[in-house]
Amino acid sequence: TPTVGLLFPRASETREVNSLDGIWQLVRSNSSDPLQGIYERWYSRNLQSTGYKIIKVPVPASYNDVTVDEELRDHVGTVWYERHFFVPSRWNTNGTRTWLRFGSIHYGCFVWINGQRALNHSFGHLPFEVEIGGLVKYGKENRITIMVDNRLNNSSIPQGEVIKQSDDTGHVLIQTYTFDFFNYAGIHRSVQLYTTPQNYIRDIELKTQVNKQMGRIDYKLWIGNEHEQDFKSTILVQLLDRDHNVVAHQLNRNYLNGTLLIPNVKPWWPYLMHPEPGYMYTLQLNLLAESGLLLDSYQLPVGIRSLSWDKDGIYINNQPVYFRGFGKHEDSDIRGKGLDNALLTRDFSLLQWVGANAYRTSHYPYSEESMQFADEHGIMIIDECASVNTDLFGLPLLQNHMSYLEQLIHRDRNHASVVAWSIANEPRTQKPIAKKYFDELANYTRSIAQGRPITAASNVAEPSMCMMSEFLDIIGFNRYNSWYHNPGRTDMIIRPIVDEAVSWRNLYEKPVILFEYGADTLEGYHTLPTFIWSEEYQKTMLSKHFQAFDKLRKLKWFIGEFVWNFADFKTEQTYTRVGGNKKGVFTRNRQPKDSAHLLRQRYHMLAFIL
Ligand code: BDP
Repeated sequence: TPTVGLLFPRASETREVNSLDGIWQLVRSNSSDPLQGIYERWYSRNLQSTGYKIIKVPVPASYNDVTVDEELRDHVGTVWYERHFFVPSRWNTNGTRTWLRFGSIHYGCFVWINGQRALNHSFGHLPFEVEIGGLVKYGKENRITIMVDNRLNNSSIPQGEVIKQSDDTGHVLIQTYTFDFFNYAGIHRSVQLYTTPQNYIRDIELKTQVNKQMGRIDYKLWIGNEHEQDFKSTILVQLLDRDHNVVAHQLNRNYLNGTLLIPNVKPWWPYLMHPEPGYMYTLQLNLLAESGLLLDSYQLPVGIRSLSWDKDGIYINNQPVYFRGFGKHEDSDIRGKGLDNALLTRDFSLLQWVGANAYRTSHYPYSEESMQFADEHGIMIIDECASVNTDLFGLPLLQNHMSYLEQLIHRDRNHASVVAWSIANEPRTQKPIAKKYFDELANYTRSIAQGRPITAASNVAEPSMCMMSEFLDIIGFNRYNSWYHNPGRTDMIIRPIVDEAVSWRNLYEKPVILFEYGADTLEGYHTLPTFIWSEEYQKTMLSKHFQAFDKLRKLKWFIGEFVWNFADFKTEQTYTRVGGNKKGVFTRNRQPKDSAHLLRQRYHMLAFIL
C-alpha cells in the first residue's frame, strides 16, 4: 500500500513540535536470546527493573561507538531504549492530534508507549510515525520503550547473515555482511512529538516545471479528516519568494489538485550553474473552515525547476548537466550514523569549497535534513535505496526492495535536488536470475518515479554481463583501475576507463556516469615516486582519471564523475581496512588530503567551462 503522510514536522500557527532527542537509557539484551525482553514484557515496566545494566546514550546517534564497551560496539540482536517525557495538557483537546515520528531507526524496531504497543517498522534510514493520542497521558509523565534489532538476513535491505561461531568460552552470534561500511545501529535520527489539528494537511505532492520565464507548480494534497465525512475543505495555496512576497496563489474549494503559474520565476539551479543556485520558495498551505477560520497551516520549501533526460543526458531547465560529484556516507567518529547538524554544515561547506554539484547517497537514504541542505545549496542528489551487494534474488527480497523504494520516493519526491533514483549498488547482476528481478523492480520503480530517471551502480566485469542495466535510464558503473585492478599501476587507467565507458554506451545507448573510482590513502603518508596508499598516489590516480574524463566529455553521453569517497569512513574489521576505508578525499574528521586541492581545481574548472 502506498505511503500517505509523513510530512516533515514543522511548527506553524496550528502545529507544535516537541523533540524527544537527548539522553535515553539503553539496555543491551543477551545476544543468544534477543526476544527475552518480549517474553518478559520489559515494555510494561521501567528498564531499570530488568536487572540488566543501564547505559545512558544520546539520541540521535548510533550506540556502537559512544562507549568503550566492545560488546556494545559489536552487539548482534536487540537493544532496548527508554525515556520518560511529558505531553502538554494543552494538547488534550478534541481538535488536536498527537503524533510520534522517527527520522530513522536501524534496522527493525517495536515501539511501546506506557506499555502499550504503538507501532513497529523495519528498514533503516527511513521515517515512520504513528498517532498516539489514545496512548499518552496529557499533562503527565509518559514512558516510551523501543526495542531495536540490528540483525540483517537474506531478505532485509541490505542483506546480511547471522552465523553462530565458537569462541573461547562457547558460542557467539556474528553478523556477517558483504557491504563495505560498518553496520551501525540505534536511533539514528530525531524522535519528535508533534501535533496537527483534527482536520489537517496530511500530504503534498508537487511537480515543477520551468518554461522560459514561466514557472509552474502542479500540486496534489491529502487532507486528514476521516472523522467527518462531510468535511468541506477550502485551501489557500500561496507561493512566497525569499523575501516573503506572495508571487502566486490559489483558493481551492473542494479540490485537492491545482496549478500555480509563476511569471518571471527564479528557477532552482545547481551549484555554480547560475549566480543564485538553490533558490527556494515557500509553499504556504492554509486549510480553512467554511467560515474562513484557519484550521491548519503548513509551509513546504520548494525549488522550481524542470528535469528531463534522453539517451544523451540529463537536463535541468533544459540545460545539459555534467555531474561533478562524490559517493558519500553518513559516518563520523563517535556518532556513527547519527544525525549531526554540525557535520552536515561542515560537509556542505566542503562540497561548495571543492566545487562539487552532486553526490550519490551511497548506499542508503540520507537524513531529511541533509536533503533540505542539498536543496538550498544546489547540490544534485542521486537518491539511492539501501540495496547494496544484493544477492540471492528471492521474492521476499524483491517485495522488501519495492517497498523500500516506494517509501524512499514518497519521502523525497518534493525535493528539487533529487535528480535520479538509484535502485541498487553493485548487485550481483552477472547472475542470470537477476534479470527477472531487475526487470520487475525497474518497472515498478518507473511506475512511481515522480518524473525522475532510474539508475544504479554496476560493477560487473563486462558490460554485456550485466542483467540489470538494460532496464535503467542512466547507466552507472563503479571501477577501481590502479586499485582493485592492477594495483600500483597508474599507467593503466586512461585506456581502460575510456574503453569501458564506450562499451557501456555502445551496448545500451544511454547516458553513462562513473559512480565510483578511488584509492585508499593514508593522510600524511608521502612517497616519491608514488606508491599505493600515499597522498601522491591518490593525486596521480585522480589526475589520470581526469585525462580519461576529458576524452569522454567530448562524447556528450558521458555525464559525470563521482569520486569514491568524500571522506574516510568506518567499516567492519578486516585486514584490508586500516581504521576503515581511507578512500576519502577528506579525512573522517573532514580535513583535506592533498588530493582535495587537486579535485577542487578540476571541479571549479569544469564549472567554469561547462
Ligand atoms: C565499491 C563499493 C563501495 C566500497 C568500495 C571500496 O561500492 O561500497 O567502499 O568499493 O572498496 O565496490 O572502497
